[in-house]
Amino acid sequence: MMRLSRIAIIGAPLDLGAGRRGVDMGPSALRLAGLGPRLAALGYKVEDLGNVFTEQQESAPSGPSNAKYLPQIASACSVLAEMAERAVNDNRFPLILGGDHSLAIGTVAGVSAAWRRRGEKIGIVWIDAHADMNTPESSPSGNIHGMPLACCIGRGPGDLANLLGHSPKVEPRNVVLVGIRDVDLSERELVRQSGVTAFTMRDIDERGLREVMESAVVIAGDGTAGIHLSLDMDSVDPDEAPGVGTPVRGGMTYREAHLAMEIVCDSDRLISMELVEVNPVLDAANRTAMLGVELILSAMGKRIL
Ligand SMILES: [Mn+2]
Repeated sequence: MMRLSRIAIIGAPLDLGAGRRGVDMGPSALRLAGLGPRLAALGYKVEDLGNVFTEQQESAPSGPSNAKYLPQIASACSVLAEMAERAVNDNRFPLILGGDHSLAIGTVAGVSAAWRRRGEKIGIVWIDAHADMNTPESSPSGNIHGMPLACCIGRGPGDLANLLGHSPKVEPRNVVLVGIRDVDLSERELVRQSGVTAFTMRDIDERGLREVMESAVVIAGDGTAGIHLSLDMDSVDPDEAPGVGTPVRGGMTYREAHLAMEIVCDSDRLISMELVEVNPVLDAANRTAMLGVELILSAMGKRIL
């Protein structure tokens, strides 16, 4: 496919889906790390569309305890979905900055809707320490950032799963999880029964990142218009990425994370991307956002030589 020359950056400073505050500052931290100019230096025309509006936890009722802030998250995701859909329709590459991972429900709704209108479906590569496959019934916390992948394959709260009126957004056979290492007991069965492909950290240890990612792009790309990349910064080891919402030991190394992006880029199938869960409050001098920008650049074509 032809690589798009225009990028639409959309910030989603959402933290209503997360257990603790701070990821609402993620979009600012990524911009501060030079994202726009550095993408422009790669040759892209970059348009920053600003942020979608999100409520603050202090001023919004938390709502259902098994799906906290559901109405506010659905409302922010529906605005994001329309912006992402418009970007695809205008031949812009949608690049979404988070924010907690629940915003992916909006991105995937919008991108899949745009391709659906052209008679095509999309695949997803979801790189994460967690599986994000909980439902309100299974979730121990009720935090929606543990549910977005379930919503993308048509499970979870209808207000989210049916955003923009179609469900599922993606067929499970075109969804690949990479890097998981912390899955709730009740969630494991959901992952196994879902039909998505899951490559755990053990798979990366045993088979190597290259083999895992090459399989991932084949599976997500099979019969689809292309691949949406959802990168949760907690997939990277906390030694490299300490500023994330939910750190878990034993993640991808610095080089593995770059190689994962480079392999996605080389596939020439990338159609949209989001980078989520950067938490500047827990970070050290913005290094997680700076790494995030580096990883975006690798995914978008920056090369060593
Ligand atoms: Mn996640």
